[in-house]
Amino acid sequence: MPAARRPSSLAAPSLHRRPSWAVSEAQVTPEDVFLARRKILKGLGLGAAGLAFGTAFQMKEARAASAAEKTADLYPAERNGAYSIERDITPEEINSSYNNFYEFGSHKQIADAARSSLVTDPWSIMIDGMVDKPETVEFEDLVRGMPLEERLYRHRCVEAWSMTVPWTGFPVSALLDRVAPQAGAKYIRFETFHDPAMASGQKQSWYPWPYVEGITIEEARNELAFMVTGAYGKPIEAQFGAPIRLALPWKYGFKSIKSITRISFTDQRPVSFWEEINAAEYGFWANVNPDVPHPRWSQASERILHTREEVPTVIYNGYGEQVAGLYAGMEGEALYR
Ligand SMILES: Nc1nc2c(c(=O)[nH]1)N[C@H]1C(S)=C(S)[C@@H](COP(=O)(O)O)O[C@H]1N2
Ligand SMILES: [Mo]
Repeated sequence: MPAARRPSSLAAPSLHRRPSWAVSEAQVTPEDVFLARRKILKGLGLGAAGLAFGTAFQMKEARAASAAEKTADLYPAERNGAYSIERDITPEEINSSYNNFYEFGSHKQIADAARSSLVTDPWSIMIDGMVDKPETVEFEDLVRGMPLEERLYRHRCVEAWSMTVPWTGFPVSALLDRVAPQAGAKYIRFETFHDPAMASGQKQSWYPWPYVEGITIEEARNELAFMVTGAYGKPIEAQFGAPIRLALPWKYGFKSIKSITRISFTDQRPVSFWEEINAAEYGFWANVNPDVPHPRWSQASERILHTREEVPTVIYNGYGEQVAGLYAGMEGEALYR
């Protein structure tokens, strides 16, 4: 691998962005900058106090209407011990202030913008295409009809950082049971809202909005595929993709689409947001594999977000036992980007 090429963003070089060879970015990752800033705040005695200040500040800020908060009585949901992790959970205050959510900007500090702008009440989800029971359902009605549980999942971003999160939600398979996909349905296409007036990042018209992702029906039926409605024992906050997102822990993080408004069943393989931007770098399958480098950086190891430890990346992000069988006989496909 070329030495010291550290990914700073998954955006393609053709986009109107700071060049990826900028010295500061080649040597310092966005996580380094982010954590250093936190350290300075702590040094100034603004650690805990800084958080209190942050809270007070946010209270003055307009908080956008949230449908998720109306379901607060459902949390915390019981933890399903079958999904545990050997690493520490990423502290909530770190995780909730370091996010990828391009609808609110192509950098990591989008939490305040998301909290103040992302209106999720009302929020309806259209479920259409090749299903026996299509519906347009209010978020609250959907979540109250589903079996909620908490799971500890690893999350591996394609940019080579990782975190561990207590997500709350329900298996995608429970959604399939509800809407009854037809025999001809081969894929599920998920779509995020498109509202440039609400999400300023969507004014960047060179991106192919709305954000789209897709999986196969077999992947959707895998026990790990999870619809997320909560995190850290409470309704999901805006920056994590309120009110409902996916978690596919064996795939690179960009597959785990946020703030879903439409779920379509189809016999056509969906073209995802990142695939549309750069198909050579971001494919349909995007399964984690340390032996298949991204064209611009190695995937052999990852930086744990909150400790800065560099640890080896594991095939299927450590979930091979559950998912390897999905890909038997598919060696000819580009399964790992
Ligand atoms: N709609 C939408 N979903 C998205 C993204 C995005 O920009 N927009 N970013 C993806 C990427 S690259 C990652 S790593 C995760 C980040 O999730 P987190 O902010 O909860 O850590 O969300 C994914 N889902
Ligand atoms: Mo990511």
